[in-house]
Amino acid sequence: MLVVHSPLCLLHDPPTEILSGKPVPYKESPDRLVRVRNALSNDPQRKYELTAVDDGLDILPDILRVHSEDYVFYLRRAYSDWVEEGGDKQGVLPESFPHPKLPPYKLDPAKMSAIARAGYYCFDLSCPITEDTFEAIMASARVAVRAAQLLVDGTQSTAAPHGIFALTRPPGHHAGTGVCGGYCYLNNAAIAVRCLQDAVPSAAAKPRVAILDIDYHHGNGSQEIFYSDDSVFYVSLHAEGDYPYFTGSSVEEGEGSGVKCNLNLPLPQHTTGNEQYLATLDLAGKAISDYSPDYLVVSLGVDTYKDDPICCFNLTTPCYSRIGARIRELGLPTLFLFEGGYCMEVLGENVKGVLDGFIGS
Ligand code: Q9C
Ligand code: ZN
Repeated sequence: MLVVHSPLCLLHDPPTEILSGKPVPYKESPDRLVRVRNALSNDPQRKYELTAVDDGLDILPDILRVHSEDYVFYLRRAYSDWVEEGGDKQGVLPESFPHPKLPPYKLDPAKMSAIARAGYYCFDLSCPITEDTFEAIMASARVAVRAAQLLVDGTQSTAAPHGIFALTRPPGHHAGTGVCGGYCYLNNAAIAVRCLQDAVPSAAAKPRVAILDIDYHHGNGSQEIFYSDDSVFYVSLHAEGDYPYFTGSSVEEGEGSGVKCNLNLPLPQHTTGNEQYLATLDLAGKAISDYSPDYLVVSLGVDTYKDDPICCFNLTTPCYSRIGARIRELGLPTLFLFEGGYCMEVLGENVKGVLDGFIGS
């Protein structure tokens, strides 16, 4: 299996975040990527072929299929504007957000101070923007774009279902059209979806894509981006009532022509283990088959693991290859993108478990 990665993804390295009111070391660390890369490259059967992405790829047009221009411009300028305004050199951190209960002024982010703008384009405190953040998030999106292109190429040359892993980091599924949050800045999965849909001759019908989001957290950003789009089916298994707290209910089923193209399958915190998870994954698989997509994009988080430091499902390591095998049974060309997972000791093993299960060995 091809694995696409970029060393530039390691550059984003904020020192701290606030968890339950306490400053702690930033959980979404560069070491996560290193752990997964090592687990794959040390595979005794050498099943994984690691390829570094070409830095020359201009992916701005691909990003603008998903994110608003003003948001991407903000991400690019945020750090320098912030430092110029006297903000801490460690990075941009918002302190106030345009809450829905504040008066509905017409807001113009272009006229705001850097610190106000930071709140306008962010929904929580887990996305500091350091000096190197923009370079890393662009590299992560580039990994997603390159992997999508390689999947399309591979699908055209062989008949068998095909899989590619994009080692994206920072992750993406919490990032919306114009907002960052939950360690996510650019929605790598959404950008990849648009690449898959674009890579066909203009005469052909637009490919239909299903996103299977198996990160522990609800992918509010992916849901928002495709909420009224019937060419993309989004299905998520996630913890009910946990972060990001305000999205992910089963009543959120899409709107307009996208009605019934959004499926949330919330699971209970604390009690969800392997068997309940796999039974729910089967429901997701059935819904994906009913939609009959041309491609499958998997938002692959392994923060469902029993000892994950910020999550509370009870999945064990052997469950991950069973998840991968279930995904293979869907028989679709599949693009896996890395999302969450914070238990460093088993992070590589668990991600590799899913991919091993998909390959079938
Ligand atoms: N008490 C991803 O897994 N902080 N993002 C949660 C929980 C933010 C998770 C605090 C978690 C973001 C991609
Ligand atoms: Zn997560």
